[in-house]
Amino acid sequence: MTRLATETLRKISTYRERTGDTMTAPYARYRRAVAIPAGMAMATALAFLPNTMATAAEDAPAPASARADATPLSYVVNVKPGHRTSAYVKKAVAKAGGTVVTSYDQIGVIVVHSSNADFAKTIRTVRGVQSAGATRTAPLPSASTGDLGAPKVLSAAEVARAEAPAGQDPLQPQQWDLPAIKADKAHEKSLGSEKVTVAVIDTGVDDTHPDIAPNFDREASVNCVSGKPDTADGAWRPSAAESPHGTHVAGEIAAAKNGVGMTGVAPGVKVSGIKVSTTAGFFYTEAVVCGFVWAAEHGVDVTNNSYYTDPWYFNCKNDPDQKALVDAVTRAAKYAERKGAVNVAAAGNENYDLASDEITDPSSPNDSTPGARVVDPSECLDIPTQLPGVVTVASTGAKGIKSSFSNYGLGVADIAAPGGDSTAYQKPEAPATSGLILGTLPGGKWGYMAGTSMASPHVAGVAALIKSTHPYASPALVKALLYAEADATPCTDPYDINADGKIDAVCEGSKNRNGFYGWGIADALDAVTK
Ligand SMILES: [Ca+2]
Ligand SMILES: [Ca+2]
Ligand SMILES: [Ca+2]
Repeated sequence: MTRLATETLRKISTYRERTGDTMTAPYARYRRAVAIPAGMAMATALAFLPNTMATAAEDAPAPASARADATPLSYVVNVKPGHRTSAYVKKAVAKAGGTVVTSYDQIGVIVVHSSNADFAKTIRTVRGVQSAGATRTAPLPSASTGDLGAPKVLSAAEVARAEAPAGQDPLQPQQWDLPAIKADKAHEKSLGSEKVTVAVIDTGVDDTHPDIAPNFDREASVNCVSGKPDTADGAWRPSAAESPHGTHVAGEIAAAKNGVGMTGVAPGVKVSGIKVSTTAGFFYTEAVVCGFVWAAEHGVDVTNNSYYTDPWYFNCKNDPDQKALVDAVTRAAKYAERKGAVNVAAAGNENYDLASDEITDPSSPNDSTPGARVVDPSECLDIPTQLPGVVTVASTGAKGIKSSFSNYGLGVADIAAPGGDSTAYQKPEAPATSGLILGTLPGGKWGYMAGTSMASPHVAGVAALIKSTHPYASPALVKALLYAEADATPCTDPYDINADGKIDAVCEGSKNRNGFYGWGIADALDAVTK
C-alpha cells in the first residue's frame, strides 16, 4: 500500500480542513480494510484531501466475475542463490503443483503460482529451499480496497494564474518544501546530473507529463506487477483507473526546471517508473522483487519506495509465509544496493513508534480479513523501510515539525524531509497556501498530496544530488554524506500537534540523532556544494 496520509490525521483529530468535507464515518476505517465500498473509501480520502477530481467510478473494484474465479495463490520460493539449486527446486515446484512465473537466479528467488493449498508446506521440505510462502492471502487477482488516496488537483485556471519571480517555474511559490531543504538555493549551484537516475518503484509514472517527459529514463522503466518484467512501451504508466501516486512522487523528485508547472528537488537528474502495484493498489512481494532487480540491472542510482509490501504491515519471521516475504525483499533490495543503488523508503503514516516494544496492527492481512495483532516491530518488519541498509524517511510539515501521521522511532528513522501535514497543524508561509506537497499528476496536471510517501522522494532527490556531486560514490558513501549533511533537528517535546492537551508522540534521542528526525532534515544545498 502506498504511504499516503489519509487515516491517522483523522484519528488524532476530527478537524476538517474544508467545510466541503463529505466524510461521515465516525471513526477510522483503515485504508487496508477490504470491506470498504469504493464510495466510502473515497469519502475517507476526501476527509483529508478535498476538492479531488477523481470519482468513485474510477475506483470501482475488480468485476465480481474476475474475483469469483478459482484462481491460484502466488508464492515466493527462496533458494540458495547463484548456482544450480534453482533448477532442481523448479522441478520440485512442478511436482508440488506449482507453475514457475519467473526465477531470479541472481538472488535465488523463484516466483510461483499454485492452486495446491499445501504448496508452501510441501516445497519447504525440499532440499535447497530456504524459505517459501504465499505473497497474498486472497486469490489472484486480489480484491480491491478502492482507496487510491485522492490528490487535491489544481484546476486549469489555478495553473494558468500561477506566477513566480524570475528564475522560478510558475508553481514554485507553492512549493514550501523546496526552501525547507534548501533546494531553491541548491538549484543556483546545480540541478543535478543527467547521468543519475532515480527509479520510482510505485503505482506507475506518466512520462508524457510536461514536467516529467524531459527527464524520463525509459531504459530504466518497466511494469513489474506480475512479478516478471513487462517491457512493452508505456507499460510503466498508470491507467486512468489507477493511482496517481507514482506520478506525484516522480515530479517531486525530478520535475524539470523548464518554465512550466513546478520544479523537483533534483530537476537535472533522470527519473524512471517501475510499476509494481496492482490496479487495486496492492504492492505484492513478487512485484517488489522484480522492481528492485530491474533497478539493479538498469543503472539506477537511487530507488524511491513510498509503500509497504502487502498484505502484511509487519512481517513476523516466526511465521513461515511472512519470513519468506522478508527474505525475498531483503535479497532484492540488497542486490540493488550491491549494484549501486541507494534504497530510500517511507517510514509509514500511522504515527507508530517503530522503536517501541509492541504495536497493535489492526490492518493485516489487508487483502482478505484483517485481524488485530500485537507485534514487536524489531522482530516483525515493515518492508522495505525497516530492512538493513534502506534509508528510512520520516515526514515533516511546513513548520518543520514531525507530521502528525509520520511513523518515528530512535534508531529506525534515519532522516526527515517534508511530506506535508494538515494545513491546520502546520501552515506554510505565504505565498504558499497548502500544508500538503505539490506534485505532478497524470494527464498533465499538478496537485497536492501528503504522507511519508511525499517525504521519501525529497530524500531520494537529495541522494541524487549527492550522487551528481560525487559520481563515483558507493551507496554506502552517498548514505554517509546524506546523514552527515542533514541539518540536526532536536526533538519536539512535548509533541501535541493538534493542541488538545494530550501528547501525541514522544521523541527519544539527542539533537544529533533522534526518533522524530533521525540524523536531521535533508539538506539539498550541502548535497551540491560539499
Ligand atoms: Ca517545471
Ligand atoms: Ca547541513
Ligand atoms: Ca494531542
